[in-house]
Amino acid sequence: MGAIFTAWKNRTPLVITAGQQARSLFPFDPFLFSAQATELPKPYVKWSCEPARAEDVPLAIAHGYHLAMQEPRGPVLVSIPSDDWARPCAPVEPRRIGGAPRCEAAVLEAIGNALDASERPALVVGAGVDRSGAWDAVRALAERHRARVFTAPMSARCGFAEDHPQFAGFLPAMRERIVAALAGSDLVLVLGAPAFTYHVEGQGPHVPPGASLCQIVDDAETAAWSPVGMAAVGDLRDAVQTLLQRPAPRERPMPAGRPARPRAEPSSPMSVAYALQTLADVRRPEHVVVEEAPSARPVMHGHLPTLRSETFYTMASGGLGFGLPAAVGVALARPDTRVIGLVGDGSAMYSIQALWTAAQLRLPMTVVVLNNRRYAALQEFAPTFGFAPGAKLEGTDLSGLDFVAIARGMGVLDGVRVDAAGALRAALERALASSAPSLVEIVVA
Ligand SMILES: Cc1ncc(C[n+]2csc(CCOP(=O)(O)OP(=O)(O)O)c2C)c(N)n1
Repeated sequence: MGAIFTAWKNRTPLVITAGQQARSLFPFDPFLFSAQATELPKPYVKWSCEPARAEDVPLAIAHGYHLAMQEPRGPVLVSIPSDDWARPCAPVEPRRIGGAPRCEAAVLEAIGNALDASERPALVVGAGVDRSGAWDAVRALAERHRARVFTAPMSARCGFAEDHPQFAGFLPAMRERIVAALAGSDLVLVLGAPAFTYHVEGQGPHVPPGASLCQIVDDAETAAWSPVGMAAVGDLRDAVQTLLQRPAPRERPMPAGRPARPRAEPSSPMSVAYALQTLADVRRPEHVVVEEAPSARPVMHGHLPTLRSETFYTMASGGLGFGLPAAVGVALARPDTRVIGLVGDGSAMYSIQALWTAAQLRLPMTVVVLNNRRYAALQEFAPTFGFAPGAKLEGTDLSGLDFVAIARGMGVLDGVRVDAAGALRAALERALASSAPSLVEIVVA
């Protein structure tokens, strides 16, 4: 269920075929029966179906496929009674269904006018940019308008190079802090993201006073719940390209980018910042990072920048257990490059058996476990709920895990535990060059 929720939030086109009991047993509430199989995954599927006749199962799978592939993409579920597989039926015809609808021209025109009229525009870039292949178009739009560019709160993909001089940073998932970060801009153009994803309660306006909000998304639902602003719903890349065709905008001064971040120093125990900085030093920009390391995410923003399209993935849902299996899936899909699964020790344990899959499939991927021996995100979040800083939180310590031993037990034999800062670089270099699945467990502060 957690994976379905994440597929829904990540807009993953996914056809789930769920096993179901034999139809003749349905009246008897049998063992291993799903009494309302189509209700179970709701509301986190676009569609679910248990066909009335066995003969209709193939058509239902095709139906689900074509729905899952349409924007906004997402999972569908077909429940298949076990006796259905033996029944002959007519073949299903391959079909082609057209792509994403375009934004309404008049609304795009109005957004273009607002952008041209703005003196200090800011772009907020979300996962939809990378998903729709709009990375280059968005960079061109930002450069043309001299806009500051922020990454949307909790963005599951990266849509703008984090070393670009106009990159201004990552918006936190909190209303007042978003308003503070965007202060000084008179127009906020959100591309491929909700406006906004919040994590904790907030008050006051959603955008800085005096600023207006425009949004371009592929999803009518997201556009509908936005509290303020004008929204265009449709294909994002097409929309940004349309904006690029307008006459050259006014001259604007170059905005200030992110302040430079100091390099992390080696220490004992090693800091997460030093670990991620070392990874950034040895990985190549085209390597793909699949991340699930909650308290390390903000540190990653400072020390492990994403530089290219389609090289960063995480979950938009917040539900742990995505990271390792997703890294295996991305490694399967991207044999052209190295995939690095970057996971916290706690997160790794939610679906550790993905290591076994990596070993069975002999995927040349590297799993980096940041082992801080605790659920740090929960501990760090506790003061938000009124706990004194450093207060003991039951059930959040995680000592005694040996990830090299666990990996070995799963068949990933190329594993190493690093606790000295001086040994990390060589260990990562070796792992990233390995032709077998490899694991580096980094003991961090
Ligand atoms: C399925 C699920 N269960 C529990 C949580 C709550 N949760 C959020 S962060 C976190 C800790 C993750 O630990 P780890 O991967 O070691 O990363 P750290 O917080 O130490 O950086 C937990 C348990 C969640 N988000 N999803």
